[in-house]
Amino acid sequence: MLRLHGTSKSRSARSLWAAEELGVKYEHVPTEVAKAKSPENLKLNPCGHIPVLEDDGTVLWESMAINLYLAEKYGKAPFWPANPEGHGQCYKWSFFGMTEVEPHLMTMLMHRIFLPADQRDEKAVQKAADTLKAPLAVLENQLNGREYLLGNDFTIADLNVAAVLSFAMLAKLDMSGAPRTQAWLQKCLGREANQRVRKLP
Ligand SMILES: N[C@@H](CCC(=O)N[C@@H](CS)C(=O)NCC(=O)O)C(=O)O
Repeated sequence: MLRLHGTSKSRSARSLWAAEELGVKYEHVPTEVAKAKSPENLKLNPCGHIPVLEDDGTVLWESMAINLYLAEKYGKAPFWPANPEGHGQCYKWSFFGMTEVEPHLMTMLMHRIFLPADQRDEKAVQKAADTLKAPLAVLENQLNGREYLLGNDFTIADLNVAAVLSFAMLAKLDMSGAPRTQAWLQKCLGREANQRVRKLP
């Protein structure tokens, strides 16, 4: 039996979303962010973070690794493509989301929401927003003439990148220069599986 640890109000939402898309049975343990460094969670993830996945004795952490594992083990084409070339595309977009997009959105979130007001730095926000213009242009170009990142179908690549970009609303990133990406993002986030996750603790 799969067990997913982490509240939906965190990066765990993306792994819950993957499990919901795949339609696999899983137990949700809604570990809160504040409990991520509890002795119980540290036993599962020495980094002291959520999400964590347990699957019959296999313990995995890192949300993107969890999602790619779930897609490979429980998914089928087109969600998890049928060949290594398609898998490579999924890895590529997932790592792009994780490395080219997420750190800058996190900077924006820190300085707009999470840090105490006297530690916030609007210059850091502007620098991050500027840096995000390049990866947004990459997405905009990729979505020119395509419904989804790999073509006509929603795949784990869309889920992983959209899950990262979902922080953009909270961070109040101006995406008006990337209308195709905006429309694709709303289409991905509006999926029923993701809406179910939004209702979880
Ligand atoms: N790269 C990790 C980051 C995980 C992460 O930082 N999770 C946050 C919640 S969104 C957390 O557990 N924070 C608790 C803490 O750092 O004490 C992943 O994608 O899984």
